[in-house]
Amino acid sequence: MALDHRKPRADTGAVMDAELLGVVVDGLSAAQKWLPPKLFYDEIGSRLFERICEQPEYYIPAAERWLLKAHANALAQYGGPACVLIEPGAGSAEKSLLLLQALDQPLAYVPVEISSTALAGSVARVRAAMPDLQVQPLCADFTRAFQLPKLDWRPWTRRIVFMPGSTIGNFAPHEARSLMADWRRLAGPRGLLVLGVDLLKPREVLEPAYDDAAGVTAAFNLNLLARLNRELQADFDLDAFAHRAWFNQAERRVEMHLVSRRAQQVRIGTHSFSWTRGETIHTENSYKYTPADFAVLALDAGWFRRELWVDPHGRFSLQCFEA
Ligand code: AVI
Repeated sequence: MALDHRKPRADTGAVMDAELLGVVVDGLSAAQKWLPPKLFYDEIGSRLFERICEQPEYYIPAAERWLLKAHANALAQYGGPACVLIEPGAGSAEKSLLLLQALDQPLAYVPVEISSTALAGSVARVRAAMPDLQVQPLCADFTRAFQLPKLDWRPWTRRIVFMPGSTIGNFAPHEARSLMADWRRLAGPRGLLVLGVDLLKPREVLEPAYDDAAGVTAAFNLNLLARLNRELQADFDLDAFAHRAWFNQAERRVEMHLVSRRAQQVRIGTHSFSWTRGETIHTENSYKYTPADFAVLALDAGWFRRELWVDPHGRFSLQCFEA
């Protein structure tokens, strides 16, 4: 079930709560308890994520900003005149502005975002910076099929699908392949795909990035339980769970979990779930790739890599693909 979970509570009502409850009950009933990472991004979680992006251990935003500034002009050459930029999961659109401002008179910007609040914010930010640009927001879950708005296409119009920030890494490789195949159809025969892809690296760098010294990532992870208390009247004791993040070498991913500090029971509505001491809820995977592995994955989805740019520390990459 796809879940419109990032809508603020005011937009949602009882149906939303029933959907949220369904997803949570499903995840907490599994042998390895889990919750989908999409649930992180309520209003408080979105603010905590912005603070994660300011932590010195979380190298991704700075590396990506550097890469975009260094290579936006080269991307603009690929895009050509009057291209359309489509951004699934647009969030605040900060990175898109770096690219949009380099493009040659882009025809339109299409942010696709499930949260109406985040979408309104990204639209306002882009309109303020580029008042002449046509912005065509789409409030939709980008993991489901969506239709592009009607635009005044020219024969040479190129569609660029842009997903910065390593969001692609939050999907299992087979899901990432299927998303990229969907975008191949969306972008059409002259399409471009521009992705921020985090690279495989030693656990000594990866683990602190997902467990910063200031405890912001811990608060972000625990906010998931606080959210269930707020929205589903659950009775999680937040002190009874601890944030843990580790690199799973075999799966090439950083995993985030909430570890039960003791044996306990938690009620969510009429449901009750129990934990043994040390048992976890798996809340997120963040896959890390070698450049070669990612090129193969993209090729399987119909994309040919044209550019691979790596930041000066060799940690993060910006990759450009052609259909
Ligand atoms: C949004 N996403 C790309 C982040 C990541 O790095 O996987 C989410 C995150 N989780 C903890 N820190 C950041």
